[in-house]
Amino acid sequence: MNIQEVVLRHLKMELKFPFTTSFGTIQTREFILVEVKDEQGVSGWGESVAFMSPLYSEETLQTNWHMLEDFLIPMLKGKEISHPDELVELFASIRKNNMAKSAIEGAVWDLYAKRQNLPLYQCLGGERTPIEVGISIGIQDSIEELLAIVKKHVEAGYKRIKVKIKPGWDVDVIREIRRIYPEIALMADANSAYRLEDLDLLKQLDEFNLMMIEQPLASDDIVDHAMVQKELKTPICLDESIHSCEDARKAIQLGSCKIINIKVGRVGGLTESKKIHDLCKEKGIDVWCGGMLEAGVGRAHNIALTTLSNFTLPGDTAASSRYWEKDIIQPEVTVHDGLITVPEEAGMGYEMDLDAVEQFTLKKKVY
Ligand code: OSB
Ligand code: MG
Repeated sequence: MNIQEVVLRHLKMELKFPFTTSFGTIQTREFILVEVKDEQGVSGWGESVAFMSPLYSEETLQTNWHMLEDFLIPMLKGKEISHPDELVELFASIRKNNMAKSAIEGAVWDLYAKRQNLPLYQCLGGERTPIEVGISIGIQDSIEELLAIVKKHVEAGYKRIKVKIKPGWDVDVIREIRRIYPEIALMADANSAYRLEDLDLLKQLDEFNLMMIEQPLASDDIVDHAMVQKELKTPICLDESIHSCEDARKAIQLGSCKIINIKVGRVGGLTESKKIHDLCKEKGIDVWCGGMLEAGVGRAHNIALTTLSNFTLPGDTAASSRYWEKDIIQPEVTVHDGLITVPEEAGMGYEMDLDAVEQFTLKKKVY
């Protein structure tokens, strides 16, 4: 493969509902779509998961655009590539900026799979199909509203319910959900809202038989998490703190977590995701695929990744219609009884809806 042209598009899509976490609320989703074209005119697609503000991580749409335009695209264009894994080495001199790297790497993976005439999941070595998915529910104005949303998704068959927590919206909320649903697979995601001093409060969550508590402490911490994990019965899952396979190795060695949420963008791409998956499998650490309120392209990549054998826990990849009136892929991602059928078509397995892409594009630049 030889990438001759790259197209960056800045898209803007309205979520059906405001999504609130301990770090803020997202209602309008703006993101970069990357299209790479090779010497045969075949296109591959990738999506940056960076948000407009640096609240989840330090990256933003604008920093990703800058990294792609000024560094990553010039490094990639015109290079002979025989496998997407080679991009890790190609971009190795650029520190971090994982979401920017992942966006263009994802496009090359899609292109590679199309050129192989194989579904992306098979190129990644995946085998679990269909995949099991859960739902991530944001912080609501009242417990009643939250319970209504939980009810809807339990009835729809989602395989586990995740609720966002923050100080003041935690123990009472979880207790109430458990009172009504004693048996459901339930977990909580704090998005770094607590500190070591909150240990007693975190311990109170132990009585609710949660599958895990996700990222209770600081977004760059693995040391305090190890101390807290020793005190908790509930498994800790790390999200924000893991940016690479090296981070995962250290966290596992320290005992900072028992589960890892792999997000393709956060770790710099599918190749690094696979590496983390393989390490976790060897170490007996369960993994699942996180979500970043993706549009169809990011969603398709998440689905392909989730087919790898150690994705033993349901991920956050819900149906397109949960987020969007209209997605940018065809068909949209659908969920039945908490399962997604993995497409067998070549590449990411979904067609681009170019009219929808056009409709949501604010800015486009060809390189
Ligand atoms: O921490 O997993 C997270 C959304 C935005 C930023 C961070 C997170 C999330 C989610 C939603 O939990 C997952 C999804 O439905 O895409
Ligand atoms: Mg999370």
